[in-house]
Amino acid sequence: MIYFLSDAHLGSLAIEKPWPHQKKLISLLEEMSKDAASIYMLGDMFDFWMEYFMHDSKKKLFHPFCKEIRKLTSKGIHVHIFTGNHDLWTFGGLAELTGAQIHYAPCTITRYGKTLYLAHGDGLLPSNWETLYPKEIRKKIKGFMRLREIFKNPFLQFCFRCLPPSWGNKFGYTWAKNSRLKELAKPCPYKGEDKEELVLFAKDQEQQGNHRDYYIFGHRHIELDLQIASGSRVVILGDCFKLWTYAKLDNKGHLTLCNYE
Ligand SMILES: [Mn+2]
Repeated sequence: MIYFLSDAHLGSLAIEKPWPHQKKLISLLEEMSKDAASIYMLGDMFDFWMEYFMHDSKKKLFHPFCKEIRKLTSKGIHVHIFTGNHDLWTFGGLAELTGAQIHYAPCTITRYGKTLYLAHGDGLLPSNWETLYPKEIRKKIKGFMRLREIFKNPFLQFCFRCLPPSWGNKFGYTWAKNSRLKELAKPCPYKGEDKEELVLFAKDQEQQGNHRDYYIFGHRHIELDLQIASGSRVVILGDCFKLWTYAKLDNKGHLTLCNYE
């Protein structure tokens, strides 16, 4: 079995009981480990993850989760961690701690006879997005893309890593909390097949001849399983703090969305 999960947002200041949250995530992994060949974590497992040059005492909060991953990788389960837009600042530390393989970009894999496109999902747009969306939304997208460039800029990353962790964390966790609270106050539900960026992105890929059987994304904190062409589906995973959803691919190539209670 291959499992997919995303968006646990561990450490979020907007999650009232952090330890029960982390514990539930660990038991989900334990459950998966019974028959998992691989586990793919598709981004934003942490609400904020930054590897500083100085020792960061806050990291020990996540040691139970990281130790659990280490347990799985030691058992021979392949664990893949994709960076999201909240936890992209890993420079080898997380891999060392967990034994997981870190992915900084989307990737296409073939398993059990199916091709799968895997990504967190932030920044993915159909190629015609500039003509597709009205001005308002285009402005929003451009703002988000600029922010992404700042986040990914190696010089700025270097500067941030030089900060004392307590300063950087204060900034990072507060920023992430605000975005979480904004989302809780005003959730952004599924926008529909003709507007949801990730669905349009996948359809565009199909039209361009890059066929995949499954497109699996996180990021949106909604659950979606949608057929977009014959033999092609888009699955958006939901999350692991509110919906507690994940997906599994069995050895016959069937993909199912599941709920963890
Ligand atoms: Mn995200």
